[in-house]
Amino acid sequence: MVKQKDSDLSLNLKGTQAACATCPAHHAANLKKLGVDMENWDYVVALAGNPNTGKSTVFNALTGLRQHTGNWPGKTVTRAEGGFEYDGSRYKLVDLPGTYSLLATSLDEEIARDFILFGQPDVTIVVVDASRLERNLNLVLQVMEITSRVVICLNLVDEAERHNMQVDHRRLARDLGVPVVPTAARYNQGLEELLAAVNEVATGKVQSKPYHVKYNLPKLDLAVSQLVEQIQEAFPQVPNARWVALRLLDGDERIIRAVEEGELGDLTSDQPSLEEGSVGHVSQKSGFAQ
Ligand SMILES: Nc1nc2c(ncn2[C@@H]2O[C@H](COP(=O)(O)OP(=O)(O)OP(=O)(O)O)[C@@H](O)[C@H]2O)c(=O)[nH]1
Ligand SMILES: [Mg+2]
Repeated sequence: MVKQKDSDLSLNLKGTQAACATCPAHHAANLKKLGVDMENWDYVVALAGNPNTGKSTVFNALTGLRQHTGNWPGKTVTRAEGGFEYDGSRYKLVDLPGTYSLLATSLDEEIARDFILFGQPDVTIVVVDASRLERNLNLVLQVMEITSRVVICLNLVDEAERHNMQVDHRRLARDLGVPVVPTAARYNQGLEELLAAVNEVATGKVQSKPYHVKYNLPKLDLAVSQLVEQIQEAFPQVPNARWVALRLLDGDERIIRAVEEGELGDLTSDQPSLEEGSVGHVSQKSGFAQ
């Protein structure tokens, strides 16, 4: 097996970045790692993704904290939070447990799903493994049903290259309708570009139009559109009525409860409603109420 040198990697990655004044690399010095200082944050950013894709590696690189990382899946079983400052804005970054889906069939999935849905992060970064893209896209599509404020961190591009795989990240961004940034987080590659993309989505400079799966099942489409109408009437502030409708049709008890108890109606604030937390913060139930 040929081991790729870091210098090769940086050359390859640099090829994907335009060198100009608006280039995110230009703003590299703008990152200030704030550790556990999350006071007066302007934006909340969630890190979601399949297990073992490098979420905690990205988290540590941006916050300066040392959330545990390792090469086996399932290490992050609770939610960790840390801060950073970029381009004059303060961010709270939330490292979620790795999940293959957001159907809330396990505590991990529930923590991740509830945070993305009820925590209403300003941006959700989905960290995907460039060498196992197909498997990772399932979660991407699910997250994009819940929120349009998504940035894809196409991580482990060094691993992909080692296996002679090259992902056309521009094409992927076009097809998915959201920004895609190639990174090798372990080597600090691409993180400035990631921050610039997050900043653009957080500030509203970039408004994404995520791809939504079309099922082409007339009866389902009819049921969804009828439900969407009712959901929008009862909860006009809910940004993802279609996703809620699909979950209701699937009999998702958590979502049924959120509708029945009016919890969905609480999704009104511009800022996420989670409380201040700290690294190692353990979620017992919903992932945000402590
Ligand atoms: N080669 C390579 N390895 C990476 C990269 N990013 C992360 N890793 C390694 O991948 C392993 C998993 O990284 P983590 O950051 O713990 O992954 P995670 O997504 O937080 O994992 P869970 O919390 O279990 O979901 C670690 O050994 C990292 O050093 C990368 O870009 N390239
Ligand atoms: Mg982790």
